[in-house]
Amino acid sequence: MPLLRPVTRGSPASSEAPMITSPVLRARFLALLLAALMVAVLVAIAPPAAEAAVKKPLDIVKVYYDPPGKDHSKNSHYTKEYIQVKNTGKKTLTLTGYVIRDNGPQKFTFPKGTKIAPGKTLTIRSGKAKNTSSTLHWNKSSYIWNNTGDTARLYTNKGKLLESCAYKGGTHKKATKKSVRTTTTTAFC
Ligand SMILES: [Ca+2]
Ligand SMILES: [Ca+2]
Repeated sequence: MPLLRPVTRGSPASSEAPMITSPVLRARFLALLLAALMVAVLVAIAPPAAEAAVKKPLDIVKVYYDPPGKDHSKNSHYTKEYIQVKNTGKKTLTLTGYVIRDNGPQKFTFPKGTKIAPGKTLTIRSGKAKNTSSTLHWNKSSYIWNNTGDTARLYTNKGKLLESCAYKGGTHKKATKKSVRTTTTTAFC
C-alpha cells in the first residue's frame, strides 16, 4: 500500500488534475488513476499466503509418505515412513491429546506428557518401536500415508484443526490451492 500513495496522492498528475483541459490527456489521466485504483483494490483483497494466515505454534513440516524402494509388509519398513511436526512458537508445548489423522480412519494421539521445545521437531513414524524425546511411533502394523496422495490433519487436544496438508503422489514442483509441493518421497506441508 505505501508504494501506491505517491501515485494517487503526491504525484504532479494528481495535484494538477483540475488543470488538464485536453480531452485526450484527461482520458489518459483517468485511465492511469483507474489502473492505480485497481492495483490498490487487488492488493487489499489478495489473501495472505495460506501458511502465514494460520496462527499455530505447532506446524506439520513434512510427510515422508513413500520411502525409496518397494513397499514391504514389514515393521522395519513401516517405521521408515513418518510425519514431522515443528514447534514454531516461542514456548514449549505440551501435546497431550493432540491428534494427527490421515484422510481415512487412521488416528494418532500424542501420548500423555509429550513436550516439544521451541524450534524443535517431532517425528512420528508409522511402525512400532520405542518412543524417544524426538521420535514417536504410530505403532501400526501397516503404512499410514498413501503413496498416491493423502491428507494429513493436525488437531489440538480440544479438536481444533491446526493444519490440513493434502498431497498428491509423485513429483509436484509447485504447491497449488489443493495440494502441497512434493518429491517422490516427501510432501512439504
Ligand atoms: Ca505446515
Ligand atoms: Ca506410504
